[in-house]
Amino acid sequence: MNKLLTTAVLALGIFGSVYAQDAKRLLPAEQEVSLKYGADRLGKRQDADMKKFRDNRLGAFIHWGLYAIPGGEWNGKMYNGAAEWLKAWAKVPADEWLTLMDRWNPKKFDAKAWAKMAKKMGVKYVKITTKHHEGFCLWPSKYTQYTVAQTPYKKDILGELVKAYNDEGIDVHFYFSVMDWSHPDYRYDIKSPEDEVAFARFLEFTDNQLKELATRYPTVKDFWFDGTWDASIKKNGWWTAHVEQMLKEMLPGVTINSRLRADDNGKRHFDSNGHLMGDYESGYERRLPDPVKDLKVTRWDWEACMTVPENQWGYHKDWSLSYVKTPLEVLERIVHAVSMGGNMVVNFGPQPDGDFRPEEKELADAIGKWMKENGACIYGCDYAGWDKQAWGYYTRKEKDVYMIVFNQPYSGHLMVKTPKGIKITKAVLLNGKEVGVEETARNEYNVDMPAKNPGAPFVIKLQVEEEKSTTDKYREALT
Ligand code: H79
Repeated sequence: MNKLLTTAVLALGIFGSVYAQDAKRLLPAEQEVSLKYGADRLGKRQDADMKKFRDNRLGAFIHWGLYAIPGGEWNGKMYNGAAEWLKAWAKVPADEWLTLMDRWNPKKFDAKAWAKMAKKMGVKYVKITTKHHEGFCLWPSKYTQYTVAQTPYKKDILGELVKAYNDEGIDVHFYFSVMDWSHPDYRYDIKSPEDEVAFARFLEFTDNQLKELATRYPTVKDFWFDGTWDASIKKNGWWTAHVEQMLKEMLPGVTINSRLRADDNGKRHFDSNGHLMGDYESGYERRLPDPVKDLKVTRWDWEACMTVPENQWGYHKDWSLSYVKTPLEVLERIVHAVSMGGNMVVNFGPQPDGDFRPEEKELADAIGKWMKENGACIYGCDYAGWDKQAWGYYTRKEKDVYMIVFNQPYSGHLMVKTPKGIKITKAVLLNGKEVGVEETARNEYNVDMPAKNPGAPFVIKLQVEEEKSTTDKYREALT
């Protein structure tokens, strides 16, 4: 049997029946290729841990590492590229870069204060950089000398943070960069038998670090992998599948982002058959799907992450070099993501002294204030399935549909078009006050603005009912 035929027969025999049930498949079942390291599930995970991940909806990212110390400046020159990439922009050799460890002593670091700030902001989870590309570890890893333990500060920062966030009821997710500029065995590509041997050692080192993290911090809920785009990883798709399996065996229920994964053919995020690998899609970095054109994302779980300046994750001294978003813009991106069934993670880059810059404190406060009043339209909410209108976004939780109004039309009426078979029965503000709603045509309504202009994005909750079909009405009349 030739190879193609074997593949087709295998695909049909082993997977055909499963794939045949998948209404969303991109290829007819008989054309799917058989993969050893492709998606191991079709559709969204429906277990309690995934539901918690999804219902959390709003998270914070923390990018903290040695790069916070130079803050974008090297030898008197300011680089406006991402601060956590400064080593690359300024072409600093690894051994020189890692001497920054001698200056790692964040005197103002207070894990409890960080956790209080996150709680006040209304985030339900925090993603922490355990190790970024530079290789410096925020935990005392026994597999490398480049860790907090070897700095003047000495203490286990990651451990302090995990405890403090968990004590506030906030889930902790681990960011982990596979690419590691501090490790001599890291390879961008595999071009010789020597590369192969070195990279095999590197993968073993990475496995050890991941097992160490899972063992030391068993309350971690998620691993978010980064730095997985190089040819060396793409040629080792098996290893990405192995890591996912290993972590899931060690920590039942843990969630893993799609960015970790490559399949047998080096295809990333989505396998060669178009199926999502990992538990949620993680490609929306500093961008969001188009709310009208890209509704396909509502078919899988996804999480976006964003910076507050254009592209600074780690602390950069000079934000005047960048377009910095206002709290209002950040808020709109949070709502935008949830309205399309996604999560949003807002990034913070703490200062080298362990405090947050004033702009980030103000942002956290502003978002927290809004979330406290309006969180009902975010937490536990999902894509509503209603046509987007120019005034803003919809989200939905069971029978409640939320209108989140960012733009106030001149007419003073908010037009709502309901999907076929859905009727609006009532419209209320989140303080319980009713607002007028008038049916203007079949499946079209005008919803009134609140009497007093809120002057900020506000929320109207719509109660909806399935319209009874003519047959239903006839049946009811007979009984
Ligand atoms: O941690 C933050 C960033 O530092 C990291 N991900 C977020 C969460 C990130 N680094 N790079 N990128 C995201 C984008 C990737 C750019 C790349 Fe390239 C394009 C990598 C390889 C090709 C730019 C060009 C960097 C190296 C060559």
